[in-house]
Amino acid sequence: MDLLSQLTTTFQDAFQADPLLICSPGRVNLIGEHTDYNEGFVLPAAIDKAIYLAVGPRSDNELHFVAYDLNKTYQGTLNRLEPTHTWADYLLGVVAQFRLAGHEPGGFNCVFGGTIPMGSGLSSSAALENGVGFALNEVFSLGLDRITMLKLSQRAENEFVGAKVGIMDMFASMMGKADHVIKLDCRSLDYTYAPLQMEGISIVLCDSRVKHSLVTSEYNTRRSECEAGVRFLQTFYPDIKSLRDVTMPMLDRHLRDTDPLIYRRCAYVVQENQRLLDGVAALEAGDVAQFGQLMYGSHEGLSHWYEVSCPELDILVDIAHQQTGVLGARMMGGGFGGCTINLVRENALDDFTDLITKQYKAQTGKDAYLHVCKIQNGTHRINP
Ligand code: GAF
Repeated sequence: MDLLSQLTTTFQDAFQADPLLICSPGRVNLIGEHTDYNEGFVLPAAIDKAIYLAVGPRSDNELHFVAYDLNKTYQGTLNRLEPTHTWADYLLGVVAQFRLAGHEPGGFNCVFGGTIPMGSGLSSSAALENGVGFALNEVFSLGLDRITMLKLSQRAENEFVGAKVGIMDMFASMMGKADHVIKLDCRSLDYTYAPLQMEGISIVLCDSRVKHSLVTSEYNTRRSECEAGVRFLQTFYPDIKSLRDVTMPMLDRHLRDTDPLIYRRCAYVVQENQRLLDGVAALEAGDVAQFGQLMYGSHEGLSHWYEVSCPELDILVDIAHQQTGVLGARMMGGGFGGCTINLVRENALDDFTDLITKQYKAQTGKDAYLHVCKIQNGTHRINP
């Protein structure tokens, strides 16, 4: 039985009703990493790895959840929405934020499972939050638009789960469009869809199978380092609001010699924003080779200046770089583990798979997991 049938059957057996079925995808980001919380640009897309939810209303105010993949359940009520420090917080957080914003979902049942490998940096948590919000909107006819829902997902993660993430993951998962990337301005939330014009080239994810415990603490540290840089620069340039407003000459003049660490962090972000703009121009011109070079530049910056990579991710990118059929590769997402994203010519896919599999194993003792991903639509209903 496939996953959707298993979720449906589990729901029917547990709650004696037919569920609404929702698909909420994970995401990739082609370039523009750690730029979202600095009010910069990102270039993500929703992918064919997703969280699936079977959801239905209850006649009381209870909440009954089944995490199918984990074989775990949660039962509670709408009157007690407090963090449990478990997976249930991704659902409870969304319910809590809906209520705080004045939208009143009733009690509901939810069975969910997915195809996004845990800890792979493909945003399973944003997908789950979006899926829950989308389902509540449908089941209780709340009339919310997608942007409102994804902002509530981010608030759930920031306030309830306690991870100070930016807007990129929720945006990509909710707003994704098949065969398109989203160019998102994280300051204004203005966005455009750009068709992926990469004939004969595949997006390949290489999962390092590493999940460092550092990710949350170091993520928050990077945020504070960027904020510290902005505060310092504001003493010279009172009008700047974020690193979005900062240029390399400003950094070179005031930060390079006074605080080399903060300089490197800020310089990475300023340069990554520029790489993204150059990358979008390259894609528009059909120059995927140039885009690929910018991806290598992004990885270099993430590894040496922003210091959010890890040996395994560096090894994956190094192996990719040796292959002629690979146009670009870099670590993706928060860092310290998870996946690299690679642009690989279709006629080189077999050699690439072979090389990564053998060399990664030889150099790390670990098995890399490869996935050729398709770009799909954002969070959506599956059944009518
Ligand atoms: C994680 C966060 F959730 C995103 O908001 C973003 O900052 C990303 O790391 C780094 O680009 O996925």
